Amino acid sequence: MNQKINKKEDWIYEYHQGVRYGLEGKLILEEFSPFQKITIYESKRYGRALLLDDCWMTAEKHEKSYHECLIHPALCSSKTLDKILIIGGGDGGSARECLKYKEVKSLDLIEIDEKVVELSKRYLPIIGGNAWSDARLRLEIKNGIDWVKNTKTNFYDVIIIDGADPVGPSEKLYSNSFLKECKRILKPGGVFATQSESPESFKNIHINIIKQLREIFDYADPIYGSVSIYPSGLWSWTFASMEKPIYKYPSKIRVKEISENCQVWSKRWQEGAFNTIPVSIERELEKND
Ligand code: SPD
Repeated sequence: MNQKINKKEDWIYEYHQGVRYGLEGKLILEEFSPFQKITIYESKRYGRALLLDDCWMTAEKHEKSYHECLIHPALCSSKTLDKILIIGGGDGGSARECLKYKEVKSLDLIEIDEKVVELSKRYLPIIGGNAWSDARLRLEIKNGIDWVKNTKTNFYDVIIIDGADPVGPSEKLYSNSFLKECKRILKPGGVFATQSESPESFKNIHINIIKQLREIFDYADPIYGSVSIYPSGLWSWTFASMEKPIYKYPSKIRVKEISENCQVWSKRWQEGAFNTIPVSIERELEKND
């Protein structure tokens, strides 16, 4: 991933494998935290945006096409919704979507980089919205790997991994040992969800994430959707569960509770999204290594 930002023009680009993904606008701020470079940018098309290490993470007028797809298949289907865990997600968008469910009693948001939270709250307050002041939210600035390691077995109803690409601070969130620990702390009847990269621009990483999850959990399946600021614009999220692919069966009551306020996700969208797996990816997944 050879990224660099071109500051001469009023454009900012993420560079990936000979292609650049850019937005026109104005640089607001660039800072280095102990973990990464953080950029806040005012784009003409999608409003304020956040980049980490020169990769697009989210943008105000566009973030729903990512956060809704990561959250609702998991939260609409988990047997219970008492305790939710998000690892990463320091912009608050995933937390906001989770807290739309009245059944959620507590939400632990574990973000390694305090600066991401601080700058998101200051420059992108719309993304976290009311989540930041919701009494059910517990924000901890901690390493997610350690958090999961130190959590009791069968503890969370839903686990969401909202990390950046698997390089830098997020790399270990895609490791076998971490995913096994996630399974250990997930309650029976619970759902695990992770962003799982693009089947086009990160094909091998994407396939590996699904394969790993299929080995660790009993079931794992990806959905596909459009996130236009990410490399190739085609993105994926993968859901995993034990005993049956519970994530394919959203509860009617929760669907009703949530759908009205969604821009992308619906029960029908989700059914389609589980069925848009490119056949080349299906073939790769069927291969035995
Ligand atoms: N290529 C970008 C992948 C980033 C996924 N996480 C985005 C964080 C939004 N909450």
